[in-house]
Amino acid sequence: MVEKNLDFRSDTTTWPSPEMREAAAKAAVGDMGYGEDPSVNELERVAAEMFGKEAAIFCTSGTQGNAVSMLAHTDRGDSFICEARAHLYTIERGHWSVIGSLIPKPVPGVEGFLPPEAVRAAIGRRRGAGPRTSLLCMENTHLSSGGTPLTPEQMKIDFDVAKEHDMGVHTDGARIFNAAVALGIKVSELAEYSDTIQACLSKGLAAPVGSVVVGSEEVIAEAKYYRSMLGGNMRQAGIIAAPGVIALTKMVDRLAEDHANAKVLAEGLQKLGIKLRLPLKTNMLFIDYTDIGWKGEDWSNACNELGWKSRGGPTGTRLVIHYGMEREDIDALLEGLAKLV
Ligand code: TLP
Repeated sequence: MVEKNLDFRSDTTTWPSPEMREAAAKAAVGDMGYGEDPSVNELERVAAEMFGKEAAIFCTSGTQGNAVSMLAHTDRGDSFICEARAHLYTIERGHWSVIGSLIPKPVPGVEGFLPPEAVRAAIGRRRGAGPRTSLLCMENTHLSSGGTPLTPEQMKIDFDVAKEHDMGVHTDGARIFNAAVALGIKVSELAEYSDTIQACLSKGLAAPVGSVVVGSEEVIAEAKYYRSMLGGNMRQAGIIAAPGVIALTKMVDRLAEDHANAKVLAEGLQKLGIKLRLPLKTNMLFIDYTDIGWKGEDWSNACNELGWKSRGGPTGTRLVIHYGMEREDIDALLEGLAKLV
């Protein structure tokens, strides 16, 4: 039985499934610092295998996973390239600057994809003036363009440019499983064009805590060093890692349901005169209710009245579809909204 969780604000609001709660309660634990927590070890083994990489580490959050990955690829004073609206650049409190002394070179993308000529221009001349550019960061799915998946072909293009210049490549794959499911491919196919990938367990996959970083033994050993520095060397973390194993093994395929429900919702809202600001790609809608004369408060109140949580912005908002919302809930919401509009 899926517990209802009608909260549009984010897929970070997902609650663990009953199976995850049970796994947490029964998890075998040990001291992760000594490498002795069997559940953490299992999670890291499963993650590495799914992504087709040598190794993985369990991190406390997506932000920590991105931070330790970026630190693992760079030296102080280096610069990195990322998409201009990338989460790690705009939202993660500048860990790359404060902890890594890194210099950002943001490049505007096209639906999250960095045009290779723009990446080349941003790298500049490696010898001569300017800081060394040692890292390229991608984001898949790309949040600011509406949760757009990057294809393996797109990732390869930028990966190849980075490799021409001996750079590391990191992907913020907070929602990389949404990308894989939307593209109908294995996540390992996307992982091929990245040296490290951070994948969140606690978004659409519904685990309560954490993310994994995958990569080669060498880069993961380095990331592990920085995870320790950032306080991520948890102890009996099996309690939170065990639900993560279920997230990876049982919750990936069901993301297709979220994408289908998002589509039903998008079509229904458009019929009511509520527009989409960005094309729907995966599990997020960016809506605009100005055409029906609504303000943020009208939207939030309508949702509230119908049993949903949503934070209305002045002209529109983001709706994230996730575990805990089912087709019948979407249908009921649309019926209710039809009356209110
Ligand atoms: N995103 C959250 C908020 O921070 C905006 C959300 O509600 O979407 N990369 C991407 C692409 C993300 O969307 C997020 C979280 C993270 C990294 C960070 O993950 P956490 O919150 O686990 O540190």
